[in-house]
Amino acid sequence: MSQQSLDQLCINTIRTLSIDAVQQANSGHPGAPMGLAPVVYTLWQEFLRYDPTDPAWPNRDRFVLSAGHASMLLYSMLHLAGVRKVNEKGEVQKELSVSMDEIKRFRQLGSRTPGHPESHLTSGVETTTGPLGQGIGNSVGMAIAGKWLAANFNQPGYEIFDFNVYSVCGDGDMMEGVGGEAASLAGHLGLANLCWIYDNNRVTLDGPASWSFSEDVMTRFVGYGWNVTRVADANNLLTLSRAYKTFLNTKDKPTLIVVDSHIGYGSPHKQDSYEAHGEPLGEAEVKLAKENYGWPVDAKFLVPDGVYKQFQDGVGARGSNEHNAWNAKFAEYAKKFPELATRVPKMQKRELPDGWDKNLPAFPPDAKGMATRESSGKVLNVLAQNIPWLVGGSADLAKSNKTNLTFPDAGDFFTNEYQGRNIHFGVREHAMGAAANGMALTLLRSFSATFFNFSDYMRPSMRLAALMEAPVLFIFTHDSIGVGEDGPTHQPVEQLASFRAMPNMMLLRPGDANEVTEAYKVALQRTHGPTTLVFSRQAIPTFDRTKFGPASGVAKGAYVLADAEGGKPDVILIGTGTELQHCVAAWEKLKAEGIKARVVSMPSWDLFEKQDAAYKESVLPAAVTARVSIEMAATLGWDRYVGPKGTMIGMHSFGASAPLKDLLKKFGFEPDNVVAAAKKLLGK
Ligand SMILES: Cc1ncc(C[n+]2csc(CCOP(=O)(O)OP(=O)(O)O)c2C)c(N)n1
Ligand SMILES: [Mg+2]
Repeated sequence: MSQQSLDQLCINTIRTLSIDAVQQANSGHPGAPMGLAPVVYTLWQEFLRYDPTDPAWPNRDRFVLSAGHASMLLYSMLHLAGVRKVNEKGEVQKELSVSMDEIKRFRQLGSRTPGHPESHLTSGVETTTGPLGQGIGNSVGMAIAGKWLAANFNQPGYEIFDFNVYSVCGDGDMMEGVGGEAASLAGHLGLANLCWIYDNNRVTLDGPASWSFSEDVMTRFVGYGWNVTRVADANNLLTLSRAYKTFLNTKDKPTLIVVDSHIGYGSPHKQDSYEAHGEPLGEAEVKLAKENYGWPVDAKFLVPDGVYKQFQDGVGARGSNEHNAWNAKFAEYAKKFPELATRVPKMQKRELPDGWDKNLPAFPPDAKGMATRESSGKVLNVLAQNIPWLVGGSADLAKSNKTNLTFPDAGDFFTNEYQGRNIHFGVREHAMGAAANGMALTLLRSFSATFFNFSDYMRPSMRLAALMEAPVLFIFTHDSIGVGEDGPTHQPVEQLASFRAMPNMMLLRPGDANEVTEAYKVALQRTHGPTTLVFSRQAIPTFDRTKFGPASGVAKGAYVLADAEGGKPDVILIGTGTELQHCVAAWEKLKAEGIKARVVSMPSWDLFEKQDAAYKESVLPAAVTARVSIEMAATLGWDRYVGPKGTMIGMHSFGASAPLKDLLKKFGFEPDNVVAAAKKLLGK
């Protein structure tokens, strides 16, 4: 068979596998895989530096399917290229990541081929995509990581990191705001290792894209500072190759390849239509499509002879050669630069360097104390010195968030100066979240920062971080109505409850400086999920730990900070963050009146829920039903801890613009209010 017809055979195999899997599942999108098969085939076969026998090779090119609804395209590629499964320990298995059986189980319970690609489930899936715009956002983080790794690891003659990041996206990705933010950031940073392939098929789910989308995308990207090129026919492999070469030859900016394509339908007469799609073709149309491809119309899940071999000879052989050459180079590198070399496997396993927690500050008791954003900044700076690959930044609020890394040599991550640790994301919270995810998937420990209220602008990315088990640190400051004069537009109320409701998101709101240190320790040791750290703008006391329970209790989510004599309280006061001080002050007043109270500091519901029943009972004894919670946020959920007889002091509005002391008074965040609630519960 000629090379050309072999290529065509492979492309049609990708198409028909996708068609058959969608048909069998009776749900999913066959059209995009059909249209994009030649685009992705050419990329993988000729350009993608990828070794299917080791999908975890650190210097592999990254391929991100941002159009996650086209998941069968990716599963077909992983299957045909023979990509292996990697187990939880990072060891490559003999087993395929996506076997034919998995393709047949597309979208079924427990399969490795869910409706949209999930990176924690399927080896070779670089990131979890589906919510449009996120994948391209992640790809910017991966490209940032690539540039950072190159700048920090490469040595003359040793290009240890020089991978490229490719992302396939569609009209939806181009319409989503996060995509625009991410493109703007990538263009600004001149990320020449980044290539987006835009499937310009001029159709979305409801109908022609022209119903809702008519801007000049190419001009927009030129404006962002991208290199833009176009392929007029998605089926022309030569011009596709040429476009990829243009990307590889562009050394100063990211590249957008606009590929004019036709979404796949069954019958040929529909190929120029922009009909609604996004459903299985149906048996009749499946046959028409197969006929059109010159395929045996009744064959299902057919991989014709020669197809696997073609992939092995293409992406497989090239990837294996490149990987072997890299291994040899890396072995030499390890001899010359052992300290740097030992970092790589550690980073890959999400381990921390020895001594990662040395020199962490222990804050002395201080009645005036400091804002938790302040102690956060101090702790973060120590951690970043101990962990050389802790990299991140803020969305233009670093000075307020106190997340600037200020130690000598911390440096900035600027265009063409990619060595620094401080990334300036600009006012782009959503792209920051998506990029932080991409960085965390690409060897780094990443952090982001903004005001807590603007977590709303990042929530989709945070949700995906939790789903895909990416250990990102989401740092937030200005965590309540405590922001004062900025008013309700800046005062988060429902955000705490919402992140507590998010599976696998670990949220901590520490109640003094030493709890901040402990919260960071928890966050850094987390390898399979993100952590949301919530800090105050305003100062709070640093408790005297010789008098009160140790801050190490943070690791258990909730602990007894101050107790009634003999450990038998009549009432429990539960606080988090800046309200913990009110519990302590109330406890002292109650004590003076002979009322036996206990203060429970509860920085993390998520951690507390992981404790055993005996520990929970030791902190919140079932027998003590008089309980008061206080938190400057929505009370939703606190009834779980105060019980049916307890009292919740919280926020029931969006706050107000006023000096802090007036707000505290108006909304009742004062010790006397806690005292009154406790006494009322006790009938005193
Ligand atoms: C954030 C988000 N909104 C909506 C959807 C639902 N959705 C899935 S595919 C699709 C159409 C997107 O059009 P396009 O990117 O052009 O893909 P094509 O239909 O051409 O494959 C939509 C709206 C989604 N996946 N993510
Ligand atoms: Mg489209």
